[in-house]
Amino acid sequence: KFIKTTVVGVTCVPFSGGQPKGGVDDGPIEMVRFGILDQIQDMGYSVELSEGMDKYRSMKPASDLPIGKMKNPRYVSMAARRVSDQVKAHCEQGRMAVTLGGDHSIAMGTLTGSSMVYKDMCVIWVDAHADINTPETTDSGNLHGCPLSFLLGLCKSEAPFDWIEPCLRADRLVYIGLRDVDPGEKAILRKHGIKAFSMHDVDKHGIGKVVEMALDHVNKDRSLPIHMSFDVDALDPSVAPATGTPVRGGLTFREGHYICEAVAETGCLVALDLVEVNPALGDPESLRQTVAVGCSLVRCSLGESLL
Ligand code: B3U
Ligand code: MN
Ligand code: MN
Repeated sequence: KFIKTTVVGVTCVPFSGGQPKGGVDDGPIEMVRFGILDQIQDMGYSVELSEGMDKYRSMKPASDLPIGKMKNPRYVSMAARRVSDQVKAHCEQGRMAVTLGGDHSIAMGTLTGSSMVYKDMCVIWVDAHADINTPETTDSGNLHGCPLSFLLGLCKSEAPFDWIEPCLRADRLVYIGLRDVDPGEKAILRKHGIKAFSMHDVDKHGIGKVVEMALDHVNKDRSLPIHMSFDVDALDPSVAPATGTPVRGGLTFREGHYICEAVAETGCLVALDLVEVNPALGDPESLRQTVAVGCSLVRCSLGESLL
């Protein structure tokens, strides 16, 4: 409906500054090594790769003292700003924008980029966590737990994040998979009436009904562009063990894939993030399994399993 070419614009973001564990910056290269780019091409798309992925590592400032509780604020801001430019460029060309992370702070960039082209887009955030802490409510100071508060305009526009224009309406955001939400985040969700389908809801209604309700909430007529931001930790740790903050009781392999298939089926998907794959965590088999499932979720979102 919105995508104007058969080109997938892939942006690899080897970035780990939004949280303390090294290794998540190797997520994209491991997915590329596993063959994600060839796999996308084998589906009949051509791939346009954003240039200069190594630049993300070299952007790290020599000194980046915390601002308030926020850790690595300058580095996170600079990386997200570059992601935003790269994603925006893909969207402007009518390509499906696929971003491989990296930790979830890069969504500050992916969503500002896509929303500049698709002003009325809605967002499906698949995650164990709500990632909606403000610089005030965050306990950890890790910015991968905060991107949505910037995008929704819940925190004041201050350097180094003053380039972020609030670009997302609270009623155009829906979550699936939540099971580890901080008290301050719960208060934000309640205050702004943000719709969330937790694992409790998945158990209660089944994934089919949950995805239908989620889509009905943000995209009643299936007429708006969709940006899906998929944190691999939404999946159960038995399915995706190699991630920085695993939480028990997550989505099964099929539930995760069902979400991607159902979103692909709408024909509304314009941008996808696949984040928080950390190849440094766990044994080689955990790594292979997590990278494989990440690639598989990307393919399903691009319509692989639609007949
Ligand atoms: N809500 C916590 C924990 C967390 C958020 N995102 C992840 N972990 N991956 C925080 O640090 O803000
Ligand atoms: Mn996340
Ligand atoms: Mn998460």
